[in-house]
Amino acid sequence: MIRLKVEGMTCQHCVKAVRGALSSVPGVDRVAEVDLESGEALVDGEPQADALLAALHEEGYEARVA
Ligand SMILES: [Cu+2]
Repeated sequence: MIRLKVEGMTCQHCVKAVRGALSSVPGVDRVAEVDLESGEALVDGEPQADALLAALHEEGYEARVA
């Protein structure tokens, strides 16, 4: 399980975009949670953290490992 803090999500569309971006990263088994209010995202699997952050950056969201 990897926990990320995502900046800049403002609506459910953002949640969907973040979910989609994380799902597409190799090694991700499941996006367990993306929480709009806390900005927290939980990912199951063994992806490279850098790849997760890069995928979010491409969608326009900055993130860090929490
Ligand atoms: Cu939005």
